[in-house]
Amino acid sequence: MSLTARSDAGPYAPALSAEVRDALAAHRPVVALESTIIAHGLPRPRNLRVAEELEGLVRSAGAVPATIAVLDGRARVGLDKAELERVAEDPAMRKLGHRDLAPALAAGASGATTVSATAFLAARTGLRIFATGGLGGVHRGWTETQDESADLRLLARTGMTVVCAGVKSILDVPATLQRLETLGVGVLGYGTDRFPGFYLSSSGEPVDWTVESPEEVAEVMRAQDALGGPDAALIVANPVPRARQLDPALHDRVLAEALAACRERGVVGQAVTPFLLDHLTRHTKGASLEANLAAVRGNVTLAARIATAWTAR
Ligand code: PSU
Ligand code: MN
Repeated sequence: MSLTARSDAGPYAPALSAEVRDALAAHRPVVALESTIIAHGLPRPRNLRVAEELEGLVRSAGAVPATIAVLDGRARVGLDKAELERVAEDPAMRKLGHRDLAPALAAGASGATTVSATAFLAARTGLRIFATGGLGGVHRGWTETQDESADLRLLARTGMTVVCAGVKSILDVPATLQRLETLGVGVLGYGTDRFPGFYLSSSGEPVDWTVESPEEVAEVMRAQDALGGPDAALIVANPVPRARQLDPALHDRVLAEALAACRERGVVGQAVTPFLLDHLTRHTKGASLEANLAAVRGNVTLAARIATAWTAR
């Protein structure tokens, strides 16, 4: 299946910015960035500054950023300044998972894309490397709510390398790791044999494979391609530096409160993750936000270095 053939196939095809199109054509490094973290994962007005900062970090590391969102019914890969501002500032921006893309395009709607929608659109337009904060996964209390992020199933059949600080620690991390194994999604610890814990440098869970450099990640990607078989994501789990992690005791206490508040207020579905992230930010006096941002910055920079190693073939 050609991943690039659809990019100019009618009004529902993703629109690439000129910069991203040129970079892809010239085999220069490109890094996909999601927009849900901007629109729904970070407080305004800081979110716009962060969005711009993340794009700047990709550029400083020698790659082209491709922030992905849906605007007025058009999927966009690579946003200009005004488009990025809309994503960050427009309170009507919806949260779009992969399954929401078709209805959003048909309705002419606008929304930020989650990991699942971003990875899908990125792969469709020929991108291979994607950076975010923490993946969605299996929520605590799954046996009652069946709340498992669509991120996991989509990544299980999409050939993207995803750089993240593990999965969000608001989740059931061991259950999520188990699901990733069942779904056949590869996990590499970057400079660590422990799975990162999003706000925390370590979740305490082991990972089976450790890599130490962008070149090693690119080599695993080459081996993936040489083996062939069905597409599946490769997760590069990059811990937040220990000096920048959230204090683990504070994390555990405030997270327990956040989960209780979520249950009490009956928050469900797509609202759960933004609710918990916001609760943590407010009740740690912003410390969780700083840890989240430190993680994302590291991931974006590493993704650009991996993209550089990948295109240097
Ligand atoms: N990483 C962050 N902040 C976020 C997210 C990731 O640091 O807000 C977003 C991603 O878009 C991810 C989504 O796909 O949270 C998961 O939402 P849900 O659990 O509803 O699938
Ligand atoms: Mn969910």
